[in-house]
Amino acid sequence: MSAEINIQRLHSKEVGFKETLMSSLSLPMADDDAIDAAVVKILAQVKERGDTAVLEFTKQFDRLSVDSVSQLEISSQELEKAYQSLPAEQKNALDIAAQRVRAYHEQQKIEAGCHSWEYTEADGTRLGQKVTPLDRVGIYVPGGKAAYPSSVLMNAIPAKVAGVSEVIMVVPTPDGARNPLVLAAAYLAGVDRVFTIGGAQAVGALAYGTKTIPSVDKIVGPGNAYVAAAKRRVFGTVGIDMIAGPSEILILCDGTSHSDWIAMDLFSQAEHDELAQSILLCPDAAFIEQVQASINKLLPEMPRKKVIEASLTNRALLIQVQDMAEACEIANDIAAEHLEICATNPRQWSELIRHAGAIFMGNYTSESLGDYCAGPNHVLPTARTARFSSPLGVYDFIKRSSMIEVSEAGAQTLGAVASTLAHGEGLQAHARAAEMRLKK
Ligand code: HSO
Ligand code: ZN
Repeated sequence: MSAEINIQRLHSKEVGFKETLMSSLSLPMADDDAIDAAVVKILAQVKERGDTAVLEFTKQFDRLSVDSVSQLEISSQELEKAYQSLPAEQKNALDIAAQRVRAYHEQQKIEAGCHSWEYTEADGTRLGQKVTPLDRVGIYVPGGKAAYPSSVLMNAIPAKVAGVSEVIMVVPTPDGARNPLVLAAAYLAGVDRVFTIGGAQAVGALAYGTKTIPSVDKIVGPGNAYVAAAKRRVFGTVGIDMIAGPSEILILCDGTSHSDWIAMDLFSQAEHDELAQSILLCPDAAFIEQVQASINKLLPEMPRKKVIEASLTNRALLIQVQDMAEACEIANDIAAEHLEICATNPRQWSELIRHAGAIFMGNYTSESLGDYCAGPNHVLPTARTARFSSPLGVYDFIKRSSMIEVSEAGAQTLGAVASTLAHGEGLQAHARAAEMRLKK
């Protein structure tokens, strides 16, 4: 008999259920004043002393000692070599993933308002919106245990599909250890330049630019607390994507799935980190017991069982609900990053879902397929931000300019309106600029 893994159970009928649920979703605010203070200093140094500061911090934090920042750049030949040297199976898998992620984002570019448009009014006035890609984007890729080649694809491919001319990737390589899969993914995704720097100093270099590292217009990609604090600080000088919290999965199951599959899907999120959150909502009490039994049975086999167990006991919830309709209501309150609907008729339930980063429908759609190769982006809103934000996409790498071309006839009607409103605001120059164009 395997040992019982202790996971918090809730029932939606209990008094105070909503409050208990909501408090289990939020993490206590990390006390990061010390981190923020350190980051402010690093950013100021990089802004002031550029390459020299970057070299010093890279020596201090990554134990990498070189004479110039250009020695920290990985050439495009080296990137290609990393790709060509991969074992055939890995190369093939990465190829397929990249191709599918690209195809999805090409489609998104067509469908999701990423093109310029214009219309003409009866008097000849033309109005519209011009869409342009960002010129230069920086992608932060974490080093160490969370160095995910899949995330390189997910961040760089939509930028390239949007038409960004230059994608600059930074990735720390403590002690000089380079991850060949990360470099291969950078090659496949079409990343233009790669620097082996990380931390707040890399964010500062991308935001302000140094002699060697060009300044970018937006910085995307996940990172540790220092990187997150640095991204917050440079926001305004550059754009940023989002500040991602620990990963989450919410599974709605009608009891028709395999309990082992559900257990493994909960594990797949839990193995990311001790603070990741896995939640099951199910109306079938017997099935919840089966899932608990599957968890107890499967956990000892998992190489990352320590992380999984910590995450499950810290943050997981097995929740019994009255029915699937109630499960959907609760799912909207949770607004999870990943929502799996493991049910015989997933579409019936997905129609009731308003808030989720990504919705995985049906018993065959494990979140892990989406993490790697289904096509949609795996950079998703966490910590209930799916109530107001969206997956990373092509639209994050474009911007829009309003286009206005008023005809002579249009200036007569608009001129009178603008003049009246301008006088009302006490802005005479505005009024006269409009009036001067009126025919006497
Ligand atoms: N589930 C993670 C993405 C990821 N999974 C990368 C595996 N590698 C956050 O959406
Ligand atoms: Zn994952």
